[in-house]
Amino acid sequence: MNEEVRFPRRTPALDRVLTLELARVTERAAVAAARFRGRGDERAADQAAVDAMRRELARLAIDGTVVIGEGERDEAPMLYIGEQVGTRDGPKVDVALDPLEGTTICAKNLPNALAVIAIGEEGGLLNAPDVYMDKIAIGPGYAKGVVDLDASPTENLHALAKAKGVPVEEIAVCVLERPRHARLIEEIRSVGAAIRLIGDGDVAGIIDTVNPEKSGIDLYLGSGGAPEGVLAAAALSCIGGQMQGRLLLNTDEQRERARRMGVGDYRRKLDMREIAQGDVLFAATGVTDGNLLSGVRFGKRAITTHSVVMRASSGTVRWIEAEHQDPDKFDD
Ligand code: VTB
Repeated sequence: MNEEVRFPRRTPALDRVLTLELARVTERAAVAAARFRGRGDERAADQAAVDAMRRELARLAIDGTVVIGEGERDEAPMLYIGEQVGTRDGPKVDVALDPLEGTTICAKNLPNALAVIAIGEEGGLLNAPDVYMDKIAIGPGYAKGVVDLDASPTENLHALAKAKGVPVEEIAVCVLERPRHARLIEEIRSVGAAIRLIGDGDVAGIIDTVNPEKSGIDLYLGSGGAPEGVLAAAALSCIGGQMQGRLLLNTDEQRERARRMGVGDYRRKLDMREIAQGDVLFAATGVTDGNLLSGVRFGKRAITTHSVVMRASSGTVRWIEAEHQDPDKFDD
């Protein structure tokens, strides 16, 4: 099986020191959000994560522009698209962030809520509007193009099973549980593959395809948020695997928004290399427990966080378990 998807590596352009610095940013956001786990208040959880992430980002030695954020300027007071972040004393970078990916998951204390950030070279990350994106993703180890967004789910399932060398019944697909996916779900089941239906959190769902032995997920299919698609593509660009996405712009207003954001031919199928170009750094910290990351633990003497940081130019993936002493002062 050839594997070009992770190699050749991308040219290093972002200081690798930033990789670990990014973990601080997501750790802070995750701890702030985790205090609201299971409290049924999505807004409060999100706001806490946004505040904490913004505070920590201000210390990062970058001259960053938020390209994927909390919303457009008139609707999001903080971490809005176009906001300048960092000390401004560093490289010019694009920043894609979601301080709390899975606000509902956090409010209900269900698996896989994450704090997430990615940085790319200036102009490297797709400036996706907050619309849906049709997505397909698989992990590393497969020849390029074994699955394709334009093939039917049936074709993709058979092709993937063949490439993996297993019967199609052993393929597991992650799909967001949404009425719009009813036909997709029916087709996957009729082919005989298994489905993990998730309520939210498709960034984790897509990253899960990278390690099927651990996650039990081989393939991600369906539409989810375009901003989440950019974050997932950033992760897969570092860790390996394949992903394609296509923006779903159904109204003139959405198309106009995309145009203003510089999206060219929006009907085009985008490869993850186009969604997240050049060197990319990615970090995520678990808010709630999940198969990707453990959630934040509040201990008597320390707060424990579990994060992953990745770097596209080297392909390095680091799993970081951090103990933060003096929990009371953590939010200072
Ligand atoms: C998905 C999901 C996210 O948005 O991307 C979803 O993974 C897409 O929107 O966690 P719908 O809920 O409208 O389907 C999130 O739920 C984040 O808001």
